[in-house]
Amino acid sequence: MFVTETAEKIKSMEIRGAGRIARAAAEAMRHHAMETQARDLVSFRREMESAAQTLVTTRPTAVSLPNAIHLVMSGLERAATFEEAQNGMIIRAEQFIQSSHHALEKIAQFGARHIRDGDIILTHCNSEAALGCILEAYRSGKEIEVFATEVRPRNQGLVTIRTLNDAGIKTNFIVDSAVRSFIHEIDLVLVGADAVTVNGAVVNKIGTAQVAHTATEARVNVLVAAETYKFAPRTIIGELIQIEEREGSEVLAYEISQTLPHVTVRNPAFDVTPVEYIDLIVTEAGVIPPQMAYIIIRDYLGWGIEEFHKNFEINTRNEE
Ligand code: RUB
Repeated sequence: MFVTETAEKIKSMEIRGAGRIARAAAEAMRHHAMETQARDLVSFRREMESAAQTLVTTRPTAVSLPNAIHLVMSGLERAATFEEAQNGMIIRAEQFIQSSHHALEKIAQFGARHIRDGDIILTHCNSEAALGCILEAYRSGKEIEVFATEVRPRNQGLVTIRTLNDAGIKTNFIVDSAVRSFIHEIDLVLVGADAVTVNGAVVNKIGTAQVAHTATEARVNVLVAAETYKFAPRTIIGELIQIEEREGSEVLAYEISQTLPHVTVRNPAFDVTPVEYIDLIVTEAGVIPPQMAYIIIRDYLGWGIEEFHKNFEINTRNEE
């Protein structure tokens, strides 16, 4: 079953990166809607809800995943017939995938304008949104150089340097802890995001906060490339982004850890970069200061606000 396979691939990180995860989930929902055995509205809804649940619970941090599922599922409640529900589902999934590609193109164009000829850029982890900006700047004729971190423990930096190398971009590969040693050679830090909260904080691969802090201290600008569907509407109603903590064996081989009974390996996959370490967020809707995250959530992901108002009404009525 395609949904289960996709969920497994997301969990095992065969499919990884917030944008790719979201598109893979939308594609799995589209496939599921097309291949459904259901022939009536009630069982179709039930099937789709169960598939959505399977996909949403794979990785907890990338908000692009529940956002994509929410977009694809929206309208299911309103559908009057099975056919309407099925067609609507397929169309919304296709639209999401298309708009995600379109968003990446826009971000590449907008982000590239912030990269100057001769710039040395530092990136952390493997973000197709951030890399899109770098590749676009290079394609437009700017002579640039990149520092890419290794990204312990899963080494996503290897994917990044392969892409940069294949494009012909001069690249330096460094261990994560070498960022401070090189920061004075860097003109710009450019990273992606798994989630952006209402106060403009950015959740991204573990180590991003250290990189951004180091850059801010050295007066180096920090840019985040993030599609609007990475913004987290439910942070408006006080929900926190859950930080995924993965198996300790990713950091320390199981056989070694067995010989160290007093040692616990902690392996959070993401961290939170506070708003004061971020200069701009490059979205497909424009390049914004992180403090404008609320506007993106309000204008592009309205359902969070609807929910907020609903709750607010209930609360004020209760107080009367
Ligand atoms: C990937 C990661 C990426 C963001 C943005 O973490 O932190 O920086 O997901 O990527 P993991 P993109 O490898 O654990 O999924 O811009 O490709 O959506």
